[in-house]
Amino acid sequence: MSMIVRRLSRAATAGLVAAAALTAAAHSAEAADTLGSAAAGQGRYFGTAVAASHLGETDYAATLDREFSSVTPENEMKWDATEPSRGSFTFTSADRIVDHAQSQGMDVRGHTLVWHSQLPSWVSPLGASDLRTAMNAHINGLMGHYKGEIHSWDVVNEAFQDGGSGARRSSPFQDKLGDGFIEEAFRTARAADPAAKLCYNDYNTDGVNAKSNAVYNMVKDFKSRGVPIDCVGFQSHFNSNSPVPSDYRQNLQRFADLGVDVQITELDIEGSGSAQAADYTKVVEACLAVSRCTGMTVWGVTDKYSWRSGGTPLLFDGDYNEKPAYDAVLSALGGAGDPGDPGDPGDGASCTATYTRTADWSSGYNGQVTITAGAEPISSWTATVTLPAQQSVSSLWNGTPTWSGNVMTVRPSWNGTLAAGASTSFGFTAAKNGSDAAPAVGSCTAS
Ligand code: 9MR
Repeated sequence: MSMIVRRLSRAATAGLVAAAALTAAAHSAEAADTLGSAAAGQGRYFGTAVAASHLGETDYAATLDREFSSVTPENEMKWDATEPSRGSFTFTSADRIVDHAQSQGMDVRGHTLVWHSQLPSWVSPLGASDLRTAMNAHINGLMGHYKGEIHSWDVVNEAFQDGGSGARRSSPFQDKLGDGFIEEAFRTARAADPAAKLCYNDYNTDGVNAKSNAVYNMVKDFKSRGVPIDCVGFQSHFNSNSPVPSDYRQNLQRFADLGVDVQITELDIEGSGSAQAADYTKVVEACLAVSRCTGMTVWGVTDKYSWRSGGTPLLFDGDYNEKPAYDAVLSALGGAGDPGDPGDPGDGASCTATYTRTADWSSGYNGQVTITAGAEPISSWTATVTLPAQQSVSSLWNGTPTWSGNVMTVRPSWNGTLAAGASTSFGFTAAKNGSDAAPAVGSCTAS
């Protein structure tokens, strides 16, 4: 009985807060685009994984609320979190996320109903018939609680093995119930919440390979036999060992051609700077090129809370600054950046460099190069200084030099970020070696 009351009140609350969020969005039409608004312009959602434990952190919540139009609970809807002992459901943490999302007018992806990992210890020892009953009861309990509130559910997660075989992964479900457990889970899920899109979700299926072929064949079989499946999730966890596949778009398209939506469900790409940005661009462009690619979710708001935090794989750094990858995604989504925000699409970042000699003695001198930002703030600069051939530099401060012959290219050490019109400088000591000529300061470029 208490579950029914909770369900009704969840649905009633959702309607009210969604209306409030729409009003708020209408008032901010003049602002720069965000990931969510730019994606909406392309008919897509742009989501993130969220942890309930971080929602109380002001910058985390502000970034989440400003940028994203969909959330996926990172761990809070998993079996160990929601049914730690048989028949006893706990939704406190998941409810916090769903309530927060609804207060912001965001969609919620449900993750995940049936998965071999993060299973509470009571599940594995069950015999086949008991396990089937427990699996269906888990689906009904979780989906029933959120009935009508979940955009898409990852019904079954990661049921196929890595590697060349295309075989099913060993798990209590596979080992005791056989291949049919996936179909059964989808049928149970459809009955539990007919409004939710039902997805199969996996990793290393992003390009055409043996594993994605196996998933493809399963989806094709489901479609031909009327097993209810609406979408396939491509996790898209990328790094140097597992780069964005060159046939990513083609793979998304072939699944879409089976008559299912495709979603990028757990996107993260280890790396930094322009290389990471370029990889993110490829992923966004691939999704936009496939009309049934309905949205993208990155696997976290900030690098500092990523499951791969050492690889800095996300769009915001640990201080919630927008990374080059953020600007690239926004740009690929067709969004306009904030003109005052360095690196944003359409940005006019610029700088100038001027030279003065600040000390002089018979065998050497100290030079100083002052970098001044143009009409917009900048987050980095690069200046070139060409020395007379005889001279050599013995030390340099407040900058990081690289050399090509007698041309010194200097980038910031700590002093890359400058407000519009603001200045910083780097200095160096040079040996004259018989030439007292001044060095030539060349171009200054900024981003
Ligand atoms: O990001 C999740 C991390 O916090 C958990 O410790 C981990 C436990 O298995 O699961 C991570 O999320 C996984 C997701 O649920 C399924 N695909 C792979 C994700 C990264 O491991």
